[in-house]
Amino acid sequence: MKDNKIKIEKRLQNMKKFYIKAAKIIDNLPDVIPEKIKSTLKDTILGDKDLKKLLEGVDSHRPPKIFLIGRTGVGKSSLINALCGSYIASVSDTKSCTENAQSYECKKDGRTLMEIFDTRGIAESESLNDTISAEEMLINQINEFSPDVALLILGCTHRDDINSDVEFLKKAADRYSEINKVRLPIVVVVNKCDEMAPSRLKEPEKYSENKINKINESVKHYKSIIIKNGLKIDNIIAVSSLIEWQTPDGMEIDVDCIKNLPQCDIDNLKISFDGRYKIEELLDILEEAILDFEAQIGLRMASRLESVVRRFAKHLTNIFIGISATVAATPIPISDIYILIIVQSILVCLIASLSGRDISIETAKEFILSMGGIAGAGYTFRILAQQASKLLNLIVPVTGSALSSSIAAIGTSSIGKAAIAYYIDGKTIEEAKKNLENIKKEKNIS
Ligand SMILES: Nc1nc2c(ncn2[C@@H]2O[C@H](COP(=O)(O)OP(=O)(O)OP(=O)(O)O)[C@@H](O)[C@H]2O)c(=O)[nH]1
Ligand SMILES: [Mg+2]
Repeated sequence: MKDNKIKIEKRLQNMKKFYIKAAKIIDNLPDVIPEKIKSTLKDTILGDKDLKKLLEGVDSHRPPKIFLIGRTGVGKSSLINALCGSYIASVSDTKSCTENAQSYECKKDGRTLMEIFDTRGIAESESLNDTISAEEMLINQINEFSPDVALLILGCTHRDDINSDVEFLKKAADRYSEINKVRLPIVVVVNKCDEMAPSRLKEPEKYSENKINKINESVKHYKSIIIKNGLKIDNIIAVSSLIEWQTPDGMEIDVDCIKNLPQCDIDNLKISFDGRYKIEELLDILEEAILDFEAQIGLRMASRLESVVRRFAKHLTNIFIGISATVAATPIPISDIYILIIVQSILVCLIASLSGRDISIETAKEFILSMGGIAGAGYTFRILAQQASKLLNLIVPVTGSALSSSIAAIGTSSIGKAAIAYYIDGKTIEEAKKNLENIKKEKNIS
């Protein structure tokens, strides 16, 4: 795991290094490309705000701060473990192990993955002195913690009375927006959905239709209470955080016995049964809800070690789709398909660098060509369409550039996907090409 993380961070750094070199690469393009175009390319690629932000995030991510509110035993600590895919928050079966409210850092291999403020909600909190109510005290503590997102955790089968927690969260959110001048993102998590009947079905892929319907009903029930109380939430989702653990030597261990293990065993617990349901979807929701970009990347780095590289590559593709659409819409004196190939080659180089490989712009161009490139019928069609649309542009400006840009965007999107398949997922050229053919068919491009 540790090695893996270092490797991934190295790959991200690799991508950054390539980006820094991009200006030089563009300068060194053959002389047939006029300087003016080179500088337009540089401005468009190096000046892209989203791309800059993404690359800055490689260095400046920070652990997301998560405020958890939910009754004892609803699975707050388990949810954190489920999100991170490792045992980092202590889970208790027998007695609750978190106090009134607690803030702690989730660490793995000496790194802080998340900062947590954990509370059992207002109904289970008591004031520690007479001058300040338990509610007021909690609200102050929450604001001091300054969370990136609040998670209200409910039990799928409990049907708890959640009115007091919802009311409390409303007050806490109001105070938060008064102080921070931004809304507190709130996500509601209906946990333990594996326990919904038939509860013997623990493997997410084996959930029956009947079980899923019941889970959805529970979500609907909670949602109606939240709406009735006027609490504004970002999203609500039903999940299961169920993970069973084993020691590094393969011994299955009950959650309430974990605390008796030596620390080195606790640090190296492995998943023996993975009953997690919709945790990936919850991560997507959290990523969307968290407003701070550095915390967003931090969440990705904490939780999606395996998929972080692919997500970066997808994000890069999306950014380059925008860039190629801009390039296609810019009137340029030489065949814009050539410029488009340079833009796409830079994207391919960046994606390859994410896989740990340094490839030249020439190799990237060859990759694009091997995908059916400019010699293929698809590209001939595109060149014609591009030139025709440029012509059209003279007569009906908006329609013309929109057509041209959308063709450029589809081309870049498919090249991005093919590069991810080949460089990151380790597919063969033939398989990557097949994917691309399918996309073309889907989009109706010959
Ligand atoms: N089946 C199932 N059990 C779960 C799930 N989430 C948590 N549990 C179990 O519920 C019990 C309590 O979980 P915790 O994560 O300690 O709950 P908590 O909300 O942190 O509790 P406190 O720290 O006491 O507030 C443990 O036995 C967990 O293994 C789940 O999604 N499915
Ligand atoms: Mg707990």
